[in-house]
Amino acid sequence: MGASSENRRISTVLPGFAGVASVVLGVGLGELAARVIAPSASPVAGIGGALIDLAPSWAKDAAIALFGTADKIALVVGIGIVLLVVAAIAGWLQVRRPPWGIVIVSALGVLGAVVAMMRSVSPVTAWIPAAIAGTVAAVTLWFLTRMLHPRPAASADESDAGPDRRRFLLLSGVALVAGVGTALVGGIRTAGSVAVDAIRRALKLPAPAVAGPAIPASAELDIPGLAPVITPNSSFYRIDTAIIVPEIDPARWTLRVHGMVEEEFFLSWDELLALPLEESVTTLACVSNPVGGDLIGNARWLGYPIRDILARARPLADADMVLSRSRDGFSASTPIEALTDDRNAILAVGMNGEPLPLQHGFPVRMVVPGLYGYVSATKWVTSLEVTRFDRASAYWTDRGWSERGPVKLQSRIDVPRAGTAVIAGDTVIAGMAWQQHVGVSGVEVQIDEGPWQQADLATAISADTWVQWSLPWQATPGDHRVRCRAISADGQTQTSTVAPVVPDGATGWNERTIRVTEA
Ligand SMILES: Nc1nc2c(c(=O)[nH]1)N[C@H]1C(S)=C(S)[C@@H](COP(=O)(O)O)O[C@H]1N2
Ligand SMILES: [Mo]
Repeated sequence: MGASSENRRISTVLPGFAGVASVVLGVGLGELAARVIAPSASPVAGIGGALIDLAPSWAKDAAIALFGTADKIALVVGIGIVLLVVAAIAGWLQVRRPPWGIVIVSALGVLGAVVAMMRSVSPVTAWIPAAIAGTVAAVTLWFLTRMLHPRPAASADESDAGPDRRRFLLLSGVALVAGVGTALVGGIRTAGSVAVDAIRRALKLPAPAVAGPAIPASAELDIPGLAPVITPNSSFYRIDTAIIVPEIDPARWTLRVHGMVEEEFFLSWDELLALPLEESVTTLACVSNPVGGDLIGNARWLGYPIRDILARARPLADADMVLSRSRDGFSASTPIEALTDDRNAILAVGMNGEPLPLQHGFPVRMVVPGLYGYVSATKWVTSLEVTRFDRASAYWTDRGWSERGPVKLQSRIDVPRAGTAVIAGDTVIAGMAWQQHVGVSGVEVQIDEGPWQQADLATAISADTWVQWSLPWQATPGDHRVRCRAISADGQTQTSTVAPVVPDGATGWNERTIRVTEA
């Protein structure tokens, strides 16, 4: 082989290879990150989806005619080919015209991030996988091309094929293989959850046999900055131990009801949906919610009473607990009376008018008014074992949390929002108060060391939901200390004693210093 063709190989083929290896590694890690963060944030699936949305219908028809049900695969392969060509060009440019290769690769990452944010239901995190992909690709490209020295053909020193080049080939090869590997792992998992997500979106839940409470207009005070009385699914807090959201095809879901019962049985998705479903509104709270925190939300749920499920199994008289388990290994211990008394303890399939979002337990979760989530609200639930507290313990109990977790009486100041400037004059203090299944009868507010004043309470949807409150305030310039406390429907006043969230929920008053400026 002549010197000049050897040289051309170094100056064209190797930079192209560097580009391809860098982009493949970036995309692979990006796909893997999408698996962890949100399947809908997959950079490749995102760009593919955007292209599908943008494509004129004749192009879609042509693709389907040409590739049939493999049209999506053809699209992904097509995107892959374009990506590889661009990657090779970027590698070449990075050697010849630095930093244009890194600029192109970074721009691809930015494009992927923007597309993912526009298409995802959770834009707050959706940009991360593409950002990881772009950053990894850019850094790898910089690193690899540093080992290739561009030299004009005229002054080429063709003997330079030493250890640097071998190291380059080795490292590029490693990057390529690692990228392909992670892309496969990420891509296969993504395909799985995209499929479950598609099943979920195609689902039509039956109408409730028992309609939930009408939400009185007076339940919503409509004060800017105050939490809405019904929390939209997109802003509902999410707490779980699942690094990867379980993907459960409802057709394959079963609930095993077993343990200390006279009759064990399995319940399928179709059987569950055929039962008369009931609608209810229940506020779900996390035991880890600090005083003033926002790990709490209120939704309209559709589900079937767990008491009727248990009645069919006929629990033994000495059973006092139900250990619910999820697909991903989480478990919760719920006192059996909370599941068999007249409260709306349900196997939920719907949340605010749609099937449960994947991260909120699709296809089936538990919701039990009056208990913190960690002892009651098992998502992706697959088993109910009737047992006793002295025979079994749940996930968080084994990690130092209380085996029982009734929700504590709490109230929170939402308005004025922390950090907002308040102008002297007519203003309002407002917030939320709750003690699910007991109810709230009043909220009192203290400004500086003044008397406790009665806040106006919005209409409660029910004792199982939180309630909004507000207090008009003639604010005077200066710093003011504001605190609130709730009174429960059974006459208790929220305690001022400060308790941490461990082991069974925080107590204390929510206090805030509000700076009021001259009008
Ligand atoms: N499978 C499973 N279910 C779970 C959990 C979990 O980690 N895994 N966390 C629980 C806790 S601690 C809470 S507070 C609620 C939160 O439900 P959400 O994420 O829908 O708001 O889910 C409960 N159900
Ligand atoms: Mo929780």
